[in-house]
Amino acid sequence: MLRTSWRVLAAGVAAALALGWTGARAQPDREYSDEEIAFMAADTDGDGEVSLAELARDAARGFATLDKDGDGVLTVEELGPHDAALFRQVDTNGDGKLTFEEVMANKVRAFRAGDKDKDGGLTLEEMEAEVKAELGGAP
Ligand SMILES: [Ca+2]
Ligand SMILES: [Ca+2]
Ligand SMILES: [Ca+2]
Repeated sequence: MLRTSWRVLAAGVAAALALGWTGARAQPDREYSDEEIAFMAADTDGDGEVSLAELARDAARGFATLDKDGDGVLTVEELGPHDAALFRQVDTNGDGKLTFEEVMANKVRAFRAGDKDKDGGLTLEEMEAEVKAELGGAP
């Protein structure tokens, strides 16, 4: 769970899975992928697209969930197991900690890259394609 949170946060396309968010997993009919769960959590108005505003709101929630001591930066300890290369990519000033600004800058970049039809929203398909492009589809 923590590993997934970190991956999705770092990939920037959707939020960290808020640890308290269980709506999608309560559905009994089938298993949802990490991306689907993150997408549904981020798409707060349920219109099937994640806007930049929804992404920012979701990022803030994910950041707050991971920032256990509430000091406004994420340390390696708070992130738990994570991908060091991704961390360096997000940590643009190289101080070994992630600020919300660094996380959001990475998300905005990924959002723009992922919004292939440039309509200002990410569909689940656009998001999955972007996650795959950034993470190489690694589990
Ligand atoms: Ca939406
Ligand atoms: Ca912290
Ligand atoms: Ca789009």
